[in-house]
Amino acid sequence: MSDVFPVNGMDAVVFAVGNARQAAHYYSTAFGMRLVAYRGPENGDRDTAAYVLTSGSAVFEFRGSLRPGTDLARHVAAHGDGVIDLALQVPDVEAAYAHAVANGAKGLTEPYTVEDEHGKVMIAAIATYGETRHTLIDRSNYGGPYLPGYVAAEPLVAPPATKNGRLFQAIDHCVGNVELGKMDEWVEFYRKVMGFTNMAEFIGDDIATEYSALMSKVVADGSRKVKFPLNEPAVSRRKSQIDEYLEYYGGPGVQHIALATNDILTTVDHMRANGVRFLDTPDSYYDDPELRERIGQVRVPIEELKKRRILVDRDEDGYLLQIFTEPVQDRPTVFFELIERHGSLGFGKGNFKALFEAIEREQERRGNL
Ligand code: TYF
Ligand code: FE
Repeated sequence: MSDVFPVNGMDAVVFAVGNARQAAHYYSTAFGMRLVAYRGPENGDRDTAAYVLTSGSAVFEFRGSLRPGTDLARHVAAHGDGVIDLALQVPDVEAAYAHAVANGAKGLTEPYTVEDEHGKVMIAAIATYGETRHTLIDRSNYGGPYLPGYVAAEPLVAPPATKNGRLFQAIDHCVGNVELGKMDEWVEFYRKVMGFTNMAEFIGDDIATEYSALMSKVVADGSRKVKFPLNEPAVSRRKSQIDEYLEYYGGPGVQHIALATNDILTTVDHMRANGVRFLDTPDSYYDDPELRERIGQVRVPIEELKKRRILVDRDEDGYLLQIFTEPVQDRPTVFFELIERHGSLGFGKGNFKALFEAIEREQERRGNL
């Protein structure tokens, strides 16, 4: 069957932040990213400072408002630092936009072309949950540092001392939090609008009532290059971590971005040494003989994982190593996941219990449980 909405992969993840200059510094030092492009008043943008950083194929753009009264300033005042755009690379922007809008998406920007001496880019945008958008972009005819209007920028710091000079190489998945009872509507949105299909892994009623206080389903494009888990709060005895997010973010939005690494041990060591805080996992997780049975042989001794609080899960296709940061801004909203996959296509189902208990301990410390 032909793909009704072909996708080539993630483009940039765009963040609205209170101080883009400092965000560029944090993601350079702590996340080992490389500053590659900039746009600001020096290049004729009187409203916005924008910093573009990369790590392998992952691209983050941080936008800050230069003055009060802009929509960006309003967004940051309402939501705190957060993700405004999960941009997707598509081979045909006009066809993708037409398909999306014909199938119920709200169009935000009709397809248009921008060009400069480096070539041309076609762009359109549709709305998704909350105030989040999906820009649809074709940059296959463009050779500049990012987009027309941006200039090349020099890295702020030396690259991390790893084999490839980076800590992660791609975006693995991007997770959205939506309101109670809306998860299936958003799954349906991605099916109708983008032809995305459900992946096997989900957190259903059974897991929700036992310990997670959330429900989750994963949608992905036909080629599984783009994976979007969607969470909604579940009713339980304790306050759901998703309700905490929705309250502090002021509505639905991006909850976490998972970053793919080939060497999660080195990545975690670098990030910890540079001040990134990760969720803790109790010793009992590693000392449980059932874990060793479930996991079997992995590429490093469990002791090395235990030292760093890295989680491990195995399924029929292989195994994965993963760890979660604490929220990276003042509000308990957006966080990151590091994931090292060895065959497994899952999301760490076997870790849900340990993970959600760790999140609840943090919620409790914040007085939100
Ligand atoms: O993306 C996932 O599905 C995993 C598990 O609040 C997960 O990372 C799900 C919900 C959540 C935190 C992690
Ligand atoms: Fe995840």
